[in-house]
Amino acid sequence: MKTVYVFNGPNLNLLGTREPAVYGSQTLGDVEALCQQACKEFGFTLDFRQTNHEGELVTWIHEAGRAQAQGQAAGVILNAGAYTHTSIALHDAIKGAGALVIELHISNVHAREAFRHHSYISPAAKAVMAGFGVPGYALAVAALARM
Ligand code: CA2
Repeated sequence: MKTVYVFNGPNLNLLGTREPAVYGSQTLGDVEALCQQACKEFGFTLDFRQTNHEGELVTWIHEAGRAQAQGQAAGVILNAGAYTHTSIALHDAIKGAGALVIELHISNVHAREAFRHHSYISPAAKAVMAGFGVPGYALAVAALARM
């Protein structure tokens, strides 16, 4: 059984507690349950994580890249939060690890502030998804199943 890694970056632990108009009212626990259900449907094992630390995301991407090289990973669904817009380190980690990454955003970042329009992740990612809300996570698992 291949593993789907879902990595969530800074402040996503606050999901469901504030800004429901932007991010909905579901918690990160609800997101994990949704991913678990989708992974079960497609025969994947789920590895779901959240961190507020950039370096930890870098280390996790390396780990997922190694698992992928060994044929044990389907890919990474990465919501890097605000690091999306700032982190050359994450860009380099994805390229260096050779990980198949789907960049995911709950909100449509292109319909928001200009500083959210640029992503350092996108040029290194296999695909980009934004604006599907929390259900986007399940859509991303389904996409990995078809890749
Ligand atoms: O739309 C997304 O998923 C984002 O990656 C979320 C990030 C934001 O910086 C990106 O531009 C777009 C922010 C995550 C913070 O989530 C919160 C949720 C509830 C309350 C406060 C923050």
